[in-house]
Amino acid sequence: MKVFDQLLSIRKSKGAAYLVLIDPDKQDVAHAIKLAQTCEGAGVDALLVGGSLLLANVFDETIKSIKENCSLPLIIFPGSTLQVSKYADAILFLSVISGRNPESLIGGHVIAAPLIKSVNLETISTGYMFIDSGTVTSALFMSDTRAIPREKPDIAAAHALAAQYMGMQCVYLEGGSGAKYSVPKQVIQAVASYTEMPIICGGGIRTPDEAREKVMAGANFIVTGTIIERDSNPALIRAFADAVHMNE
Ligand code: 1GP
Repeated sequence: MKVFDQLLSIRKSKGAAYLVLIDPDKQDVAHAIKLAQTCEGAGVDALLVGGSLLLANVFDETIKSIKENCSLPLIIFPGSTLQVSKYADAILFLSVISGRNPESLIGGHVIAAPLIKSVNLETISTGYMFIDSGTVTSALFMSDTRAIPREKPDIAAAHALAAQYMGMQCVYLEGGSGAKYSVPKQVIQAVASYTEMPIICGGGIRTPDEAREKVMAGANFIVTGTIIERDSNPALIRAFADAVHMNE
């Protein structure tokens, strides 16, 4: 089964899916493997791997090592066209639709598409939307775009509907890694009620209660990165998974 279909099936059975982001820059390979294994044992549904920058040349090695030691689906969450690996299961084919930068709307995709085809990676076409999170995060800065105002749910909903009409598979409502404020529930509710798009939501989610609030508002896939980097206690990861899995 394709990875995206697996995620949709988890959404159906558990109510929503919990994804943990592993940034190869934030720990060495041995720690990345350990974190992935802890996630697998604590109810996480899939891993995202990627980052806004690559400070060391360990992207491929990190993904290969995780795949050799952990059976969770591994999806690349690329910060640039350099982040393609044959060892992953799928890649979020992100178009930064909240911005108007042609490079992040189509330019990078033309560079990456032949590489992705050559390694036979599943692509998950994703309308990637920055929602203002009270700070300029690395991802927002690197994309050279701007965020949708957090008090304008109607603008977010219109962007998501455009992504749906363009045939994208999902939208990612992104506060940015380490966001001061996570995506407001009003924005999630507006997108969920106005479109039929599966919704990924991440950025600045720090507690299981906050994760549950996003699911209640209509998010289908919850992503956390920073909080688990800081504290990879299995009990905390399990608490996030339980909060996200509303049907269990
Ligand atoms: C960033 O949504 C992810 O793209 C995760 O954000 O690191 O703030 O959890 P955090």
